[in-house]
Amino acid sequence: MPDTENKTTFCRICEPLCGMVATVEDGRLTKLRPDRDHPLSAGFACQKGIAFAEIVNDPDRVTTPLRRTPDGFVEVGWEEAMSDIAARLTAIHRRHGSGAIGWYMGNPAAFSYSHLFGVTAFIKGIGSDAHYFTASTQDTSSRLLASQFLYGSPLAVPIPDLARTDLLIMMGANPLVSHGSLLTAPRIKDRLREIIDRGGRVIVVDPRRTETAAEYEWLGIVPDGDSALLLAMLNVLFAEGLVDEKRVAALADGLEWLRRQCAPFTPEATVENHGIDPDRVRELARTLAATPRAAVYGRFGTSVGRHGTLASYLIDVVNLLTGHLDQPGGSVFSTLGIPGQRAGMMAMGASLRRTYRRKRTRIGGFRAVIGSEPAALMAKEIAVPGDRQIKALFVSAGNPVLSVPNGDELESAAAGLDLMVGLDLYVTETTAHCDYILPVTTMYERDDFAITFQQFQATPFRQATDAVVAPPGLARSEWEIIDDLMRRLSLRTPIFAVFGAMRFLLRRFGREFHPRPVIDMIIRLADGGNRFGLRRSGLTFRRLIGEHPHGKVLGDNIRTGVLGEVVAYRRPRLRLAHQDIAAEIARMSEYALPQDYPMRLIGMREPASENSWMHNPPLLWRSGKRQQRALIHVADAARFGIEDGDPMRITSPHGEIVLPAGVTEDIMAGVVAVPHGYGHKGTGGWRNANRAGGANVNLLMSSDPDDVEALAGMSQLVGVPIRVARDDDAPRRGSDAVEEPVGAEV
Ligand SMILES: Nc1nc2c(c(=O)[nH]1)N[C@H]1C(S)=C(S)[C@@H](COP(=O)(O)OP(=O)(O)OC[C@H]3O[C@@H](n4cnc5c(=O)[nH]c(N)nc54)[C@H](O)[C@@H]3O)O[C@H]1N2
Ligand SMILES: Nc1nc2c(c(=O)[nH]1)N[C@H]1C(S)=C(S)[C@@H](COP(=O)(O)OP(=O)(O)OC[C@H]3O[C@@H](n4cnc5c(=O)[nH]c(N)nc54)[C@H](O)[C@@H]3O)O[C@H]1N2
Ligand code: SF4
Ligand SMILES: [Mo]
Repeated sequence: MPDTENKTTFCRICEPLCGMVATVEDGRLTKLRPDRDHPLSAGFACQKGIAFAEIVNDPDRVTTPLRRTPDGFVEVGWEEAMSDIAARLTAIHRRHGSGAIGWYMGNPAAFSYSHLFGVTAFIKGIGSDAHYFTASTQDTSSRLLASQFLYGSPLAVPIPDLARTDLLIMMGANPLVSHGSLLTAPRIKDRLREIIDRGGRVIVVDPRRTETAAEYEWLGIVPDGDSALLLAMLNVLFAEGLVDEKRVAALADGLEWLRRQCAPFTPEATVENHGIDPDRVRELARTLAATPRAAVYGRFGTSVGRHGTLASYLIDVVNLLTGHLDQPGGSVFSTLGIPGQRAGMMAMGASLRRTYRRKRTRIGGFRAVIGSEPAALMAKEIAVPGDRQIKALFVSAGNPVLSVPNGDELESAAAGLDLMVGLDLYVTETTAHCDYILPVTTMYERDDFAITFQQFQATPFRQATDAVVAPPGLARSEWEIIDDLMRRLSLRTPIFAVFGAMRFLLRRFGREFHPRPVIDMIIRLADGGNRFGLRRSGLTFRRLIGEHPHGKVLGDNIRTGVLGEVVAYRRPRLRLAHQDIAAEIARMSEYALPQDYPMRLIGMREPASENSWMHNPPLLWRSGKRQQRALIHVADAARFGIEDGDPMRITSPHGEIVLPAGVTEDIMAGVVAVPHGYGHKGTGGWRNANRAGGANVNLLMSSDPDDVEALAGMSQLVGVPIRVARDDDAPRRGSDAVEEPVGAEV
């Protein structure tokens, strides 16, 4: 009989962090099922969460350090790998300084506190010229910068108060597939349904009639038209006297400036930009102003257009002017509730604002939001000679060859690096170029507390977990790897010296140098915490795991009236007037699609896929819903003589791909939607993913500094100008048979 145990934990693939029960047989994770006793996800988990057991046990997973040789990768020991990496990195640092060193940290890192701490420690320690890239310039930097402008800190990001709202206007989000973003709300489909059940409305503003739009009210918009729509709504609010000016004046500076900015943008003047009937725009503004509990929420689609910072800023401004910011049922701040949190917000806000003001990227002169440079320019930072040219690049939990514009450029740049190191579960299209691939733990092989997502909790909630199984083979956590590397480097930077002293002191007390005590401190100080003994039964990291394995709900609702704690400017008032915003409004007004590219490209996510990295588990493969297609409106398809399943050529000013067409009425005319993350071409070691076919849509995206969003350095991933044609050279592939996947023997 095997020794079988069921261990309660939670999923960390995407943001709801659904409760999970892991079956562990003889130390091996054999099954994952949803945790029925989790107070919020209550027995829900999606197919990706369940299939993760196949990632843990994937025969294609890297579990030993790999070194690249002319004949391919060979397995090596940690000692050999780390001593060589440390020696080469030290030499590069001595010769060229910290400006020759870069790190790209991808999306899954956001789900691991120790990974985040490790990379932050390394990048701060190695020297102030180092290059730091994250997935956030493909995703959130614009949203964070809007917060920095308005509240003085990129860390103050409001979320819609799902539990109490009666009108939710959702722009550029598809939570029925994505499960929510910058919004941690398990069973989000039920939460949205409850809005309808209590007589409310959910309006989905999206160029595609998405899975979410189909459930609620769809308002089709021209891609990248959000800023124009929001300016027009503000114009109506001002024109019709719907702004509670006294209230706004009590909270914010710059109302008159804002009024002037909006003046030219009437619904009629903007209709070409957003494509929405002027009467509907007026009605939308009036309804929003007249509904006491209402919120506008924007996410991925509003963040990655040409003007993502402007759109995100305008969303909050509309919430403010209609009286819905920081109000029950409105757009609210889910804070940790740490005593003196305003002082902390002020200190961090001031430091991040300073970085934004002072730091300029070598290529393009961009400013860095949360210290992170535009990933779209990473290839040029490697390839273009000069001071601060990147010679050594680390990539952890990211696959930028597929996720960032112009992956081909990045691949050829990578060939010129003196040292490239990947920390990943797989040989991917990106790590395939590395000199070393270092095997890491999956989420079920490490302890965790999802620190990143605490402030996005729609219901105040805490959960922590221990590792469920031991890492396979030689896999190690990112923290262990980075800590080992920092110890081995023969560099005496001031911060590494401090770490050395801390390590020494802690060892004398029999303790390890590890970020866990920092997280424990946050849990203790935050709402529900034990406040270091002041609240006897309060939470600690250990207690969360031991006494609340399914997590702990801290209250039904998010506290409102917290602007005074959240705003990080010295005077606790919002700032509406920004020259940068005015400049973006001007840029938006001047923009026209390039000639010959009259259509616009957007993205779409699929339920059985996660960015570029869940194409290997056989369980997801078998669900059979995952053939990458390019959706196009029936009228456009007819115009170009394209039938469903026909090969369609999509051309942008920067590249060309061919995909089977999916002809549909559920998209705006003039728009094409393509899922990203495909285009595995056999350089990676994930055998099923390699057979998933498809094309890398990011070959159509631009890595030209002129196309990078000016304020936050965002890659433009939606609203991208394209043209399409039937591809007569390609074989018809609408009816491709799905091959049997390589098994994971779970
Ligand atoms: N199944 C699955 N779930 C995921 C992921 C995944 O890959 N697969 N990825 C995860 C990650 S990393 C993230 S960041 C989240 C993102 O989750 P969400 O923020 O919900 O984003 P998307 O699902 O990409 O939905 C964005 C929507 O914006 C629309 N859109 C495109 N252009 C525009 C525009 O100009 N204006 C407006 N108003 N809408 C536009 C698109 O049609 C799309 O429906 O999802 C996470 N969850
Ligand atoms: N065109 C287009 N491009 C997009 C998007 C889009 O919608 N359209 N979405 C963008 C968004 S929102 C995002 S967040 C980015 C994501 O882009 P990236 O973060 O660059 O890449 P992912 O595809 O998420 O790949 C994650 C990698 O991490 C590895 N991994 C998984 N778990 C772990 C772990 O615990 N530790 C380590 N070390 N590695 C791990 C996986 O094997 C995989 O190789 O893509 C962006 N790119
Ligand atoms: S929705 Fe799916 S992938 Fe996301 S946390 Fe829940 S189970 Fe995991
Ligand atoms: Mo993302």
